[in-house]
Amino acid sequence: MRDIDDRAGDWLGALADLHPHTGRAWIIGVTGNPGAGKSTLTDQLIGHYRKQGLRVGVVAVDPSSPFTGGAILGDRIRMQRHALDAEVFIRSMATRGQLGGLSRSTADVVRVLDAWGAAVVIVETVGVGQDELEIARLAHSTLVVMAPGMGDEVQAIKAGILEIADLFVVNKADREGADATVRDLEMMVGMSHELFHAGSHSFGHHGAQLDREAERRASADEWFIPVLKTVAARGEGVAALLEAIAKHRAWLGQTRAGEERRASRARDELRLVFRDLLVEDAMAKVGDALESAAERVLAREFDPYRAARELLARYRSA
Ligand SMILES: Nc1nc2c(ncn2[C@@H]2O[C@H](COP(=O)(O)OP(=O)(O)OP(=O)(O)O)[C@@H](O)[C@H]2O)c(=O)[nH]1
Ligand SMILES: [Mg+2]
Repeated sequence: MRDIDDRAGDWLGALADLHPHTGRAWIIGVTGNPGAGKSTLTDQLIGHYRKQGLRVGVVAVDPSSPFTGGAILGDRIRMQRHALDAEVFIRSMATRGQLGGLSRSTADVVRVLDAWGAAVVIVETVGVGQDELEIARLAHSTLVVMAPGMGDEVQAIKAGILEIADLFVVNKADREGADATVRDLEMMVGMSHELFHAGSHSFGHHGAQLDREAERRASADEWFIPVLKTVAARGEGVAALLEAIAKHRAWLGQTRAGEERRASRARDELRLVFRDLLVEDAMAKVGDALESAAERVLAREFDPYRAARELLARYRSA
């Protein structure tokens, strides 16, 4: 793990060696606004999976506080009752801007936990920002956690979270407004469901028979995003959430949409790794030229586009 973490030694080789031992873990993304209760919920999920005798890995990604580590500490405390369990491995990630993106390092850690034999790997991310969306796309089942009365639904739409949600969780259901949040989300889910079917009706002009067939296939292939209520702090609703996750997993295993999901995960992951290797390679080859080009941009001799193109030319001829 250390080598892979530090990108030291033959870390790429180490990751490649792990590959045959990966692919068994179910990766659950837990994303949502700060304070929605993601860590508390994750702690509950760990507890339930441990009761089933499963080995669990957790990656808590918190790029927002690289210096204080405050929230990470919170995450640790929230999951502390599992800290001494040898079948649970909790890992925090708190660095952004390192060479090689956060999404990539997270993907690497997930692989290591998968190879370690975790049956479930839970990845907690705050649902804002490009890195987080990228990380969420690496999960098999993504839970978007919201707390009532915080306008989280509106935020979620803005942040593009809707597209990555496989399940909605309205946590803190002990608070006022939980039912209203559930209704809002259900309405949103219902609307996108109708849009989906409106899309499938474009087959219509081929005749009613084909139309019905398309509809049957579509509904078998479509995942209707459930909206679940939990009180993570008291463990309420967590068993139902586990069931819903299991259903999503079964659905992915049985449908063409599931196949597509697996294909796009593979593509996304490869793209991440390739992009990172390219950047590393380019940075190494360009070397100090980046700094001097930056100075010329600063002096307004060059615009950044021209400077970047020259760096690219230098890289290509290196
Ligand atoms: N009332 C109530 N409070 C809860 C519930 N679940 C969590 N909390 C509390 O909400 C606060 C935030 O919970 P966390 O689990 O740390 O939330 P988080 O989403 O992981 O937060 P960040 O990692 O900082 O983004 C804590 O004080 C929890 O005790 C719940 O179901 N009801
Ligand atoms: Mg947390």
